[in-house]
Amino acid sequence: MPNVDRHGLVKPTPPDLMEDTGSGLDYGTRPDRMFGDIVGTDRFFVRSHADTPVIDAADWKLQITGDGVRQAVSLGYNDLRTNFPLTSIVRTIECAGNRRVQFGLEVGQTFEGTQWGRTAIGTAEWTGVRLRDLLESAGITADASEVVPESLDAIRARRPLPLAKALADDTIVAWAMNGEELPPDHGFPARLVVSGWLGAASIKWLGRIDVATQHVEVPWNTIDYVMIGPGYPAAGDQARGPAITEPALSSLVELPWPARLCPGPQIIRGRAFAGEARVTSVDYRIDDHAWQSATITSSGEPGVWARWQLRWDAQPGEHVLRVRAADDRGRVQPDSTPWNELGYMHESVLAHPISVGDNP
Ligand SMILES: Nc1nc2c(c(=O)[nH]1)N[C@H]1C(S)=C(S)[C@@H](COP(=O)(O)O)O[C@H]1N2
Ligand SMILES: [Mo]
Repeated sequence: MPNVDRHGLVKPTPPDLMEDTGSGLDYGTRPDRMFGDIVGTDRFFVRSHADTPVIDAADWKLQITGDGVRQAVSLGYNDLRTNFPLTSIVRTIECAGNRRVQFGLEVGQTFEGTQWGRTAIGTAEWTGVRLRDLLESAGITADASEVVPESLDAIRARRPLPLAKALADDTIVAWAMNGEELPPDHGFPARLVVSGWLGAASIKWLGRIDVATQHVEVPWNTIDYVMIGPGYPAAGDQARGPAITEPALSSLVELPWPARLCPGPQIIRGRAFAGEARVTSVDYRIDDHAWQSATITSSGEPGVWARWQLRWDAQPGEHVLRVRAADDRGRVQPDSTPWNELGYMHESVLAHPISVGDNP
């Protein structure tokens, strides 16, 4: 059993790197403190529903069980690291509740749940093994249909995945992040990384992976991480609405909110993320001028945010910058987002306030 002897998070969360949401466990990455394509582990956002469990890898086991496997398998930390082919992928993780504060401002209410600004998103290089290889070692039966990862933290987090998503090339069980052993707050000894899906699917502190032959209902696909509201029909017996799979199409400006800049020509940068799709263009508008194209400066492969930049000759005064991403499915960020009870999936174009003056 994991030895839980700490409270809250293990890593420091200094305010110059991270935004405190006030929940005691959830800290966002400040957009003006993201520099490379990947976000440093010291500032990568943390979303945890319970204290970080401090797990001793020597006692840890990952069980692969369920009526959808031919024979249950139990893997130790070393087995995981030495018995399967290695894979390393750069992937973005975004919480479905990202920008809940902006959503609340848009619809004139305060949503329940973690008060995220724009900060519940990050990209890292994740290293580990394909979930598919682990499942195949247990033998997947012909009638297997869902894969249910389960955690060792106090909330026993679970989020079922359809078999096809579990078997995808870029669904991995990761033990390293940005070239180092997975930190405790991000799921040590091992976590799932489900590419292009909501963060909640990427279960941290894995203890068991159950392969089921039936649809599985758990709190995270019936009560939480579901879309509740008009236009979102309940799906399944217990579900209050359809379970979220991909996060919303969104874009982010790498500036504080509100921002203060010096006058003159300069480059403004940002990111855009389209879940399992590819970001194809990013447009921007300053004040009430015409929309223009920003330059995408990274490949923006599916599951990874694209980086963009624009040049602006900033004049003194108060300004508003709007940024609108589009993807290869023809989706474009809208001006408003339909309400849902838990304030998930905010996708609206944001009006970013920028004050330009000599003493920013
Ligand atoms: N076991 C467990 N896994 C979890 C969570 C959790 O609370 N417990 N939070 C989920 C949610 S909602 C998100 S957005 C991501 C955040 O991953 P991070 O903390 O590494 O950024 O982890 C997911 N995995
Ligand atoms: Mo999340």
